[in-house]
Amino acid sequence: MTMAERWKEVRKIAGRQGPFAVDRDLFQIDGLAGEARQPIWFDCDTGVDDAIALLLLHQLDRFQLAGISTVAGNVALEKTTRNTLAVQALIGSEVPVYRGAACPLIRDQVTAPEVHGLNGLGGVELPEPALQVEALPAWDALYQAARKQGGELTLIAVGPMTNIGLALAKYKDLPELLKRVVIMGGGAGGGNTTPAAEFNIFVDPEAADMLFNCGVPVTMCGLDMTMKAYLTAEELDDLGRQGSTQARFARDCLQSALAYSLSLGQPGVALHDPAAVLFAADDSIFEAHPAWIRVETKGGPTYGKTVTDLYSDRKMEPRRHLVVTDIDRDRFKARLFDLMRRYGDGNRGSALY
Ligand SMILES: [Ca+2]
Repeated sequence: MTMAERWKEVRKIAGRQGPFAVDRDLFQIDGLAGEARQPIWFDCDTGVDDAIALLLLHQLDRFQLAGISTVAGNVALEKTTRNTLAVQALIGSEVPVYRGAACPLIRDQVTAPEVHGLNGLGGVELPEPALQVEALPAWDALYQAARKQGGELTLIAVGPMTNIGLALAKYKDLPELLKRVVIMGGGAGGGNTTPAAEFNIFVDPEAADMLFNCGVPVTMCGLDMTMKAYLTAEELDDLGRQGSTQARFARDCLQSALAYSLSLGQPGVALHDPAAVLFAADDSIFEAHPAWIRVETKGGPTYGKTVTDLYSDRKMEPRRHLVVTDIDRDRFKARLFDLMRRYGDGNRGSALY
């Protein structure tokens, strides 16, 4: 079954109730079973969970990563770009990295050092990367990649949507060139930056609303699902014991976010961005529902909220988006550990960290 066929199937079964069954784990299957590699664009604000998402992307054989763009978010643009390059160096990846927007479309910049540390990597210091950022701005590079892929490009966006908003403003035909968009952001329920708003949407609500309103189907991997995609302190230690440089880095950079999450009474550290990447790779361990989605941009207590009709009358039009509501955490954890194990057992670890 192709990804497109499986995608349709998810939409068909989206109204199901009760627990969902997975009869096989695609990550256990060697190779791609004849499927072409999906071209992917990754937009991020690295960021501790963005960093883990980059580690997973590198190991997902079903993806062909066309480019990575950076945006201001968890920390300032200079740091998100530097962190992205440093993590790419840690992986040994040479996928080009493009610098994006340094601030939201019309709002003042908001960052999240309480979660990601002052440097954005939880205080972990990676060496200065030899990799250089590309000269082309992110929005132009994204558009060129979308044209080159002829309608097959999947955009995964796990930071504020500013780069996407700028690309949509500049290139009218971009929506028809994107196959689909998977974002980490928002939530049909509550928020994390405010009671109503999730961080990525709160930072640039106008840009997010442009995306939801541009005509492209958007899958919203929001807090409804990603708060269930967590690792406990013990599980994070287990991950580090895999021994590779990359696994130890993952364990260490998540420690400050873990401490913050535990202080709020949560069971572990939510891996928001990795969950969105794994959804894009294989949605069989997730539950998703069609919905109408827009963003509240006018101010007041609900500023930055992603408003959906998922829990109301389901009568808004168009209902082209998907809200991901659930994840099988055990299988999520198994896939995460399996992908991370591909970095080896430490004997081949890089001297970079
Ligand atoms: Ca992020």
